[in-house]
Amino acid sequence: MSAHVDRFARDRLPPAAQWPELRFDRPELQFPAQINCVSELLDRRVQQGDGERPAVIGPGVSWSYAELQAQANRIARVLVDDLKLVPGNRVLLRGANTPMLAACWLAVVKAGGIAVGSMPLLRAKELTAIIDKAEITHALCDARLAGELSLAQAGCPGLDHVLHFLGDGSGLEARAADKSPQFDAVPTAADDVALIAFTSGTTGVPKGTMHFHRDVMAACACWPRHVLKPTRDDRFIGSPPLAFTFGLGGLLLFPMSVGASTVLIEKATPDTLPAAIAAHRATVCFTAPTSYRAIAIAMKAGGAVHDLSSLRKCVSAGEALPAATRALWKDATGLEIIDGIGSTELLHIFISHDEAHARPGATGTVVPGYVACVVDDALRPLPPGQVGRLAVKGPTGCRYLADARQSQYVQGGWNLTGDAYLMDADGYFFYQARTDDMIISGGYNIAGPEVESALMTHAAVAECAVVGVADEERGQIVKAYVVLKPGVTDDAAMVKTLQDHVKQTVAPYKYPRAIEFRSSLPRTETGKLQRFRLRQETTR
Ligand code: 3UK
Repeated sequence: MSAHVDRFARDRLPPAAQWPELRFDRPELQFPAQINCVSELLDRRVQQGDGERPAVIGPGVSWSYAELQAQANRIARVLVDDLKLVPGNRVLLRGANTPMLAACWLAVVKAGGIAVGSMPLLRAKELTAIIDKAEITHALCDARLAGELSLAQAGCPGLDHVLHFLGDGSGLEARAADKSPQFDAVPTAADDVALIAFTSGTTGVPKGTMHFHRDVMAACACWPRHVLKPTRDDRFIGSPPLAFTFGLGGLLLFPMSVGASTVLIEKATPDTLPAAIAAHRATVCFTAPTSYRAIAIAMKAGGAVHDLSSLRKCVSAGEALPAATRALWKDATGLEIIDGIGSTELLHIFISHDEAHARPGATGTVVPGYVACVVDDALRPLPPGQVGRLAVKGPTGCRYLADARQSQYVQGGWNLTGDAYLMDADGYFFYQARTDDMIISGGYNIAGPEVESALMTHAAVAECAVVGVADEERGQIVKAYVVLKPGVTDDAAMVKTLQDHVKQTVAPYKYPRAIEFRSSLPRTETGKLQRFRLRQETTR
C-alpha cells in the first residue's frame, strides 16, 4: 500500500511496542487507507469550485487556490523530472514564511516526498545534524538563507540537489515556469510519512518527529474544527515559522482545510505584526504569549496605533499564557485569547478552549479526539486537584526517527509531554511547569511559571523568568530574572517592591529571594524561555 519507493522513514519508525496508542473513535477521524493530504487540502478545494478564492498572501503576492495549485504542481514537476525525487525522499525546506515556501511544502508532500522544515535562524552545524539524521537528499532554500546551507553542504555528501528560490530568478522559479501546471498527487498510504519535524525542546540534541499523511488530516479534524471554528472568510496571520508545527498548522494547513486565506509575513515581531494585521485586515492571529504581552504593552503606552479591529480570534501556544497577559490583551483589544497546548510530537494542539470557555490560568479542556489525564510516576491517574505528569492519547502521537528517547516520551501507550499539570473537577487543565523546572525550596514544591505569572501582574515588569538556584540552607531558592518596562529604575527598592508584590499575590513562601534585572531573556527560535540557560549561569 505504501507509495514510498525510498523506505528510509518507514524502516526507522519506532518498534510497535513503543508506539503511543492511537485513537480514531470519532466519525471525522475515519480515514481511507490511501490518502495524500495535499490532494485533500489543495486539489479538493479547486475541484469543489474554490479555485478563484484567495489562498496565500505575501509580500507582493496574492495567489488564489488555483494559482497555488499550479505553482505547487510546477515545483513538484521540477522535483520529480529534474531532481529525480522519488516518493519517500526527504526534502529540506528552508526559508522565512513566504508563499513560495508554502508552495514548496505542498509540492514536496504532493509528490510523495517527506518535508523537513528548518528554522530560518539555524546555523550550518545545526543544519548538518538534521541533514545527517534524516539522510536528506534534496533541499529547496530561500536564496537569502543560502549561506549557512552551503556551509553545511560541504559536510553532507548525501545532499545531492539544492535549488534556491526568491533569488535572482534563475533558480527554482525559472525552472518551474517551464513546467506543466498539471501534476497528479502520488497516491500515498495514509501511514506514509509526510513530514519530519525536528524539535530540540529547550535543551539537547534535536529529535525528528515523523507524521503521516493521515496525521495532517487528523490535526485539521480536531482542534481547528472543534475549538477554533474558522470560516472560509477568515484571513489567518501570525508569527510562528512554517518549520514549527504550530506555524505549519496555524498558518497553512488549517486555513486550507476550510478554504480560508493566510497571510505569510517574513518577520512577524511584536513591532511588525500589528501593522501587518491592520494592513491585511486579518481575522485570526497565531503568536506566542510574550508577543501578545509586548503588543498590548506597546498599545497601552500609546505608541504607533494600528487598527486591530479586524481580529476575531487570537491563538496563543508554545508556552504557558500568564493570566496577566490574557487580561492585558483583553484590555487592549477586547478579545479573549484562545490558549492551547500542543507539541511537535503530537503535531498540534490537544488541550485548549474557545473564547467562551476561557479560565484565567487554565490551558483549557481536552480537545475532542484526544484523551488526557494527570498521572503519577507509575502512570496511575491522579484525582482532580493533584499535580502530576500530563499524559495524552489521540489520533496523532510521538514517533521519533530512530531515537532512544521514544521510550521517555511514550510510556504505556501514553504520550508524556514532560509537563507538570493539575486537572480540576471540571476537567480544566492548569499548567504548573516543565517537570524539570519544578523548584524545591525548603521542602516546598514551587512552580517557576506561577511565580512568573505573579510578577507579571506588576506594572513595572515587561518579561521575567523564574528558576531554582542552589542554596545551602534551603536546597534551592527561587530566583527571578526580570526585564523592566522602559523608564523603570532597577534598584534595591524595586527588588523589595517586586518581592512584596509576589508575597501578596501567591503564597508568601514562593517569593523570589533573589532578583536580577536583565535587558533581555534567553529564548529559543520558537520564543520559548530557556530557563536551563539561566540555571547554568548560576551554577557555573
Ligand atoms: C510547552 C505549553 C503551556 C509545553 C506547539 C502548539 O509548543 C509547541 O511544540 P513544542 O514541541 O513544545 C511543546 C511544549 O511546549 N507548551 C506549548 N504550548 C503550551 N505550555 N501552555 C501552552 N499553551 O511544555 C509542551 O510540552 O515546541 C504548540 C502547536 C504545535 C506545537 N508544536
